[in-house]
Amino acid sequence: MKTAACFVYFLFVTAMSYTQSEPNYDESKVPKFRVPDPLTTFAGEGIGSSAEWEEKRRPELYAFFEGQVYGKVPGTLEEFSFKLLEEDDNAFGGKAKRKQVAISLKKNNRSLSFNILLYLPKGSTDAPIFLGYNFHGNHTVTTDPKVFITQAWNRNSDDLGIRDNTATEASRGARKNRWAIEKMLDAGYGLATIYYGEVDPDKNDFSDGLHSLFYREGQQRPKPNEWGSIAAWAFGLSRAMDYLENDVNISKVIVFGHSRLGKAALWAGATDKRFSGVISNDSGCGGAALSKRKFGETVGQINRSFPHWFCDSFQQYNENEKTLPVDQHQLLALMAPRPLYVASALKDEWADPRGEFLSAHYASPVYALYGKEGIVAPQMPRIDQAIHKTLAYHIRTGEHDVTDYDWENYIAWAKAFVE
Ligand code: GTR
Repeated sequence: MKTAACFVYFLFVTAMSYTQSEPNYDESKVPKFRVPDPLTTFAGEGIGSSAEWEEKRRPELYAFFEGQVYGKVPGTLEEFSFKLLEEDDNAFGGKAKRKQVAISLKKNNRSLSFNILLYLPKGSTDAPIFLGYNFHGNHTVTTDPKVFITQAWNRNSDDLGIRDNTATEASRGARKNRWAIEKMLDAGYGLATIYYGEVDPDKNDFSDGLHSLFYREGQQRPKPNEWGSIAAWAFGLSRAMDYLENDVNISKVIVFGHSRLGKAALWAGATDKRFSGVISNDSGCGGAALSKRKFGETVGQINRSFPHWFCDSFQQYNENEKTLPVDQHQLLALMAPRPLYVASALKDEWADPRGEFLSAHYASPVYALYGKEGIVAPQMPRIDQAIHKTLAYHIRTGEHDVTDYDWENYIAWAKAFVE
């Protein structure tokens, strides 16, 4: 190698080892940063009322997250339809009505279809519903033998017996521990769930999934400020909402998601005010956690590992969080005044539990504008001591997961706060 080339290579390797350094898990190494004020506009104007928030501040924050973080949806659908595939009035040992419905979307002569699995408490005509994506197929959330096995591309998993990117009977019920369906039904709540891979396969490939319906002639991937996968998943949740509004008599829909699907639930809550409540379970970086703390997963790290999740414009903040004019507490504030629950797990350091908590705390002044209570004290609550307010928070014992403890809290909070 010539000397100059050697030098450039050396610089490159040094830069790479710097940018891809080990994640920080040491609180004393969290950089000092200014938390962008949700109640001061980009032009420096103070916001003193919910009317000013809605008129001036919410729209500019929304526009930033839309154009620079998750990406814009480029247009509208031409056709939306749904078809009942199967139903049973005596599911779950007689506790529930089950429905499986195919939702079809069409644009530019291309179409996409995904299935929604619905359990409604038997006899109830307008039950509130939790709506959330699952990671490996509707058949994984329950052992119910009637639930269809997804045909869509699936991430291989030894634990779940998924090989060749195809789900089989082996994974039926494999994730039922994450979905306390019986507890929901007993409390008078329904569940609607969708396999997220049917809306957009979770891989860095924009040839398939929802994006491809919206391409103009010759286009092969979204433009830099157009939607990544999280925004596509959020869009799918809104289409599920369209279906629910049209077909079942619902009083309210609470959108829920874990981890990457918690990021999608938050963006869905921000983009679609029809959701009566929003739950972020361990959503971490690009979800509830503050980016500027750079604790656990960072913006650069997430954009390199999952280049398809956010819009390409978001990459300018890789290793450059300090120049971000917003942070994730302002995404949380976009839900106000609707009830929002942010939950963390003690051993989920990658998702930065403290960053998720502080985000809820810093979003709370926006809730206060509406006379709603959030996380007022800046100290984290004790482990397993949930704070139930309109903006709620808990940190529970254990790992990155969804547990019965989480669901018991979501149900109790929904009963008290989701009107
Ligand atoms: C991780 C990713 C996180 C989180 C998680 C998940 O690999 O770094 O941001 O989304 O996946 O979705 O399980």
